[in-house]
Amino acid sequence: KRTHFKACTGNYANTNIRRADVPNDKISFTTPFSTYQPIDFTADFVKSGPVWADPADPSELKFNTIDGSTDRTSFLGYIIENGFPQNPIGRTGVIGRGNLGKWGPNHAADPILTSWKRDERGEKIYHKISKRPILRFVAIFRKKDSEWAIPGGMCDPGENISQTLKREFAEEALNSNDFPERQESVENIFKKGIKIYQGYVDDPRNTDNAWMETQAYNFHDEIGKLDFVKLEAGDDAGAVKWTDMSSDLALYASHKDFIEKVAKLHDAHW
Ligand code: RP5
Ligand code: MG
Ligand code: MG
Repeated sequence: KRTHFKACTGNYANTNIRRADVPNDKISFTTPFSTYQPIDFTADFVKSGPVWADPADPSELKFNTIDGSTDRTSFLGYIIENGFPQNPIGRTGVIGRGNLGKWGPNHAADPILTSWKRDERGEKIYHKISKRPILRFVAIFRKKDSEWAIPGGMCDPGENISQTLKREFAEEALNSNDFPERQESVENIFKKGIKIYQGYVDDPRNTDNAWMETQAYNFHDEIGKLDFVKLEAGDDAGAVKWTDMSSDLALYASHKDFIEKVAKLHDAHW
């Protein structure tokens, strides 16, 4: 059965707020846990009511459906408990929205751009031990979390998934906020994507009432034309680089799982 780890251990994402203890066998809400005392936390920048955030009181919201321009459907489905949406994976030690804007699912998209690692003559490079070719993907450094990650981001209201995938990649890995014309350099590669994953993300910002869900797509460049695209970190990314795929990687949230799926899909080294 699927569960979570980063979403229920340690401090809440980039804060000193200690999550209430959630033992492994008490993660599921179907398991009674009478002494459970989650911390109530919603960040001030969420409470102050930016455009992307829901109202503090969720009672007027329509859950498990498209609510105006906000997609409140879930890849898992969820129940409303005492007026609040309940994390479908289980307890996190925190109630409220934490750093997340939406009650219930917060939808994101993760674009995984890949190309083979090649030598000066353009030949694929094979891993010495596994004998498999080494696949690379574009990773960004998340300034807020000090962790490497896929250049993904939140779906804007009314946006379709392919728009989010492209926009977030352009903002974080091409710095399209400063150079909008750079979006064109990857337009072709974004035409043919393969869905790698859809569902819950084990994100350190998740709470009992707000959580991340994503759709991850792989955009693979077999012939190496992507290698000439100028990468430049933008928005909340502090750095960007082509990164070799291997099981040694440490990545934000569930991103390592997505990358592993892509490596296996292409029979690459892992
Ligand atoms: C993760 O958070 C998703 O997989 C996606 O990569 C990311 C979206 O949040 P921001 O990058 O906008 O913070 O759960
Ligand atoms: Mg972004
Ligand atoms: Mg992002």
